Amino acid sequence: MKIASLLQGLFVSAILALASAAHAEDGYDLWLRYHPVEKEWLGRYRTDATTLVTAGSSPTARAARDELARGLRGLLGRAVKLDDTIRGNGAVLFGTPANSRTIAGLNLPLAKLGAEGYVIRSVTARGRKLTVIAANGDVGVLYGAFHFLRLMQTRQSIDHLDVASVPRIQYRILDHWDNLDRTVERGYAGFSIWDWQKLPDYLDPRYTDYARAQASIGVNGVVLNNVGAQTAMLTPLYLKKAAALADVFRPYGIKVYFSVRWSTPMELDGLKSADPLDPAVIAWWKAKADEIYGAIPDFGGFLVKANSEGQPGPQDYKRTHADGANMLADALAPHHGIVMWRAFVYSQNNPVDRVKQAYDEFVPLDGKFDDNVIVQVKNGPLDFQPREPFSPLFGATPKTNLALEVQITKEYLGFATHLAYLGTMWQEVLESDTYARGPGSTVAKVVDGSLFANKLTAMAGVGNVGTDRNWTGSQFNQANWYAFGRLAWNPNLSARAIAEEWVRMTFTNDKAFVAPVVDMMMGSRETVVDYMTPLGLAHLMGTGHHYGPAPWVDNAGRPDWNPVYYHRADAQGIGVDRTPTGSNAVAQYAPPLAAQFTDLDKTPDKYLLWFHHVAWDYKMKSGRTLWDKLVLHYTHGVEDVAKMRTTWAKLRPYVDPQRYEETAAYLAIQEKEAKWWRDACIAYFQTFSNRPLPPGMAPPEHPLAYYKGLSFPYEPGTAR
Ligand code: GCV
Repeated sequence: MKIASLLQGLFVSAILALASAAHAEDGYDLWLRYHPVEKEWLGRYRTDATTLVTAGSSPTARAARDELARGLRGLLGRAVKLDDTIRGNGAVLFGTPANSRTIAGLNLPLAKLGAEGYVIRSVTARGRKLTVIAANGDVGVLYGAFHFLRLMQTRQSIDHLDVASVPRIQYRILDHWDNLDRTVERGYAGFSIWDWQKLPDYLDPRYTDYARAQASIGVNGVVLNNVGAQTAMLTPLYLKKAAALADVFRPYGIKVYFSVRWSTPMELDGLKSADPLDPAVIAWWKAKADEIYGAIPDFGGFLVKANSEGQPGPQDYKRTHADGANMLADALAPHHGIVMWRAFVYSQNNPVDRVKQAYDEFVPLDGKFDDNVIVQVKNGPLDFQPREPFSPLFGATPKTNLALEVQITKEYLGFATHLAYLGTMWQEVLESDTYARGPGSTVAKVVDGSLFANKLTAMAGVGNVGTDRNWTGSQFNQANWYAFGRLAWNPNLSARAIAEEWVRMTFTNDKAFVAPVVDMMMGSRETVVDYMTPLGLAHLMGTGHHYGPAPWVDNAGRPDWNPVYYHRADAQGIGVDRTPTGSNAVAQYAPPLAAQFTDLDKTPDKYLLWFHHVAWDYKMKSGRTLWDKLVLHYTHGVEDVAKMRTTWAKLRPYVDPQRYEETAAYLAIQEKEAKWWRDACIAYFQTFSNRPLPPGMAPPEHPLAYYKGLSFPYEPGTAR
């Protein structure tokens, strides 16, 4: 009897173990999990979405069908019927007017939706009630399919649908900073997912899942390699490999692009120069473009980092960025390719404030770039800091196509482990008013082309994807990939709405989970700003690897790589004077902003030390001194991480064990490192302020020498 019940017990626990293994989640499925909806929703959805009527037969139409089938099967928990004709009520019909007479007969408002927009409608056709997902092109149908699934994933009604959506930005591109040896510059999610050595013969199924994820958020371009480009990318060997990836991505509406190294003609083929006006150089790039398009007929174009951080470029031949960009653009134009020319330029030989240099360089070139060139500008004038004001280039070059470049990978916001939702940061940038054409001239309107009627529009994100099972180094980093795509599709979306969508799809729709997690995400970037670089400080990170605090570093290779260049702390105060009495960077902004930023009392606290060198005893709006306020920000930052941990701890019942534990452990790391940031910065800045900590504030745990003595020779993501 005893043995029988023991065996029975073992059997039951084996079953339970199997069941929980089946439900174990590691984040691989991203926001495309398609777990069964709750009973209540099953009742509302079941009859409405169980038959799929496919109109087209292209690879993209098949991708849409497969995704809908996979999604509906998962969400509704039963097989989905595939049909090619409408037989009853409740079917989902998807296609284009060209491949479906029913869709053509519905007179849907597709005229203004271009190739990528779509409509989703509840209609009655041929006497049957249907949901129709329709677009002018198959890729629009695919985007519509993802939208339809998202409605169900986030538990919205699909009863009376009347949705129309069109991307506001044409080129929505993920930039991989992946090297051909599979290391990833500023990558914290393992190695590059491109397994170059096995390409083109072995196609990792992960490439398809990657393409599905990208299409689900509307990303339509992928730069395969690092902007610090290797010339081998343009050899026949690698073109074949890239072509294989392009074949995988094509059905998902994704084009591939390459970063190119300016001096490639010299390094690959022994040309004497890379001068953009040299006929031999021009001919070389034309021939190379023809060769690339021979291998990849829908190749997207080139991304170029030139004359920046030691990269070669046209200025080596006393030519301008426009000369360089236009030469490449000419080579690509017959094939409809584009050049994305980065404005991230600064020179150690230029004594001018680094944050002014890109504007100085590019504003005089306004109107000189060819139509198929897009100048790609980082969100801030410095370098992807936790907070910067927007780059003054936005709004200053009306005759130039400008792309906004943001960094999804968290080079400066805590690598993989710190929880920092960047949707809020990008919304802050997009909503910033440039005043270029009077009030309301937001960065979003520059980027979507509506302010200056630009021909091409683009948004690029430096990706955070790697070989980690969870793709992005942490569960919550997935939200940044997601938010990038959603904002590139529509820069007017709210960061909160995006976060909520993501939480619902990635974890659960349970309100008890959604509300606190969305709140936690919404505050998380400000928390990082508080414990790293509050009040407009920037670039205090460890030199080179950018891990942890090192505001004391003053011996890096060039002045503008030193944290001391960015905070200028001394016995009087802290911060960089960028008003007319200092570098006058304020003058690069439109007059109302220049006036505001010049006035110490009118400068928002969040940009205070970015624009001003401020006395330690300066009375802040709150009535506290600057020094006290600085210490409070650092302290709040740490306290806020502790609160995030408490929030998360209460949510254990709603999350599968692996994702719960991973996040809990990362939050613990974040708290430890936030404290490290606080203590190291306070210990260091106190040597200048010479003031006591405000009452109740704990002193740094260790003396300054301890923090200065820490070293991290093998941090990930560093170019070595
Ligand atoms: C690819 C920052 C990063 C570099 C990066 C550079 C860029 O400086 O630290 O790793 O180089 O930006 O955007 O080109």
